[in-house]
Amino acid sequence: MTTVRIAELARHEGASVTVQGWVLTLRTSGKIAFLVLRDGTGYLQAVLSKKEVSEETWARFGGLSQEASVAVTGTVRAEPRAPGGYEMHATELTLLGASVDFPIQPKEHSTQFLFEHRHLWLRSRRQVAIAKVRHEVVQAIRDFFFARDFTLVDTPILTGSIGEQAGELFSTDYFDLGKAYLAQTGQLYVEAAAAALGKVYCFGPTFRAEKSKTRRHLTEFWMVEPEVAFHDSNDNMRLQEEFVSYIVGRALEARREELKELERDTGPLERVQAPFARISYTDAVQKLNALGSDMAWGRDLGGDDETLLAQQYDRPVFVFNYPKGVKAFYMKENPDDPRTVLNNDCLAPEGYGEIIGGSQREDDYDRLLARILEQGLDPEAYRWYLDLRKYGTFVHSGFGLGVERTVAWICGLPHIRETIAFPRQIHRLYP
Ligand code: NSS
Repeated sequence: MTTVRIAELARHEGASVTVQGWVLTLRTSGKIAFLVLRDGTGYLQAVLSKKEVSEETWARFGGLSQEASVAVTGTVRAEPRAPGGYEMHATELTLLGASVDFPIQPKEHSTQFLFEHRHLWLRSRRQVAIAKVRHEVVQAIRDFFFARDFTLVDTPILTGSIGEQAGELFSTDYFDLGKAYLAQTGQLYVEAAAAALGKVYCFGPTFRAEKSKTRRHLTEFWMVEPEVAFHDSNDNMRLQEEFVSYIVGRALEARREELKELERDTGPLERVQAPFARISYTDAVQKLNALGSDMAWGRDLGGDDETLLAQQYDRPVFVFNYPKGVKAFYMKENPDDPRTVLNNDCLAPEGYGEIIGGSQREDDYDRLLARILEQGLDPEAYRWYLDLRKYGTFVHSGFGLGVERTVAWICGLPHIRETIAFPRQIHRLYP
């Protein structure tokens, strides 16, 4: 007997095959029984007729419960009303693993309860749909850079230098060398790699010991960080708008079903096409003030400011050239206004806010050293990073896109914690 996945059933119409999976729902009218199965590739309704199956098989159906694992054998029939378009007329049923009192029932559970049972909650239709969208986004990211001839460079997770912000580091003892930090970014390392390979990116988990409990923050999240030699800040924004449009387009094209499952209104996503609007930080402050915000020049944009500003546009918007004081040490000073740096954030619409932070990098040795000292960082830890400005310094730019924030936006989720299988937050390390 051929064993097939639910997604492959179309190729077996009329044949008798076996499907292995888990019981989603059970229903019987006394003579006919319905069993909806899932196997990760799709959903299948199997129909058993008491008249047509053995007594043992009929009795076995009666003993099933939610999330038991089973093998069902039967004939595949086209059924336009069935999920996936096919149905199985079952002749045999085998219980593989019983499931007694599955904790997650088809009713409302508290968020706390669901996250406590995250290992089981992952099986729900909604969580499966989110996982598939995330998978598509990750593959789209890799395909985008592969097609454009970027070289993937894997950067270390254990690092000796602070990448973004001193206050938000996880540290661990590192043999005789003192403290090692969990990487907040791979950026400093891809800058070195850009001088070797021209166009590079890293893609991996990053860590922030941020005490923020917002719906946009995790302590462990995935970030993709391209870095391009001889790109200035404008080239950088051009790459970002192409990149974001590509990812969204890909999700729309390949994950319609999942977005429907999530009841995502895809209208706003269809509008995500380059070019995006661009507004300087200074103009953004004025605009926000005109809209009633008390935002003052010199402060970083808060979540509410980002939402308010992004609402003024029908697609993502770039805010560029922020005050030096609120941004990282490695950003290049703006020659036209030294109070600011050549950077940008990309804000997603519909209240999702910042999904990308990027900048042109300080390529002048003396200025960079001054910034490192100003911020109280140890220049010795950055000796290798300063070397890049000593041996053939070059204009270069890059950015980081947060995978979870991007997936939350594309899926239309209220909180980013559902976009990763096992989220890490300040108060959550289990499961
Ligand atoms: O801090 S960033 O704004 N920028 C960097 O780390 C640069 N080193 C990137 C670069 O130029 N190569 O973070 C970039 C993005 C940000 O826009 C968010 O989408 C995401 O990373 N991010 C986060 N996602 C989830 N949780 C937290 N805590 C978080 N912090 C940043």
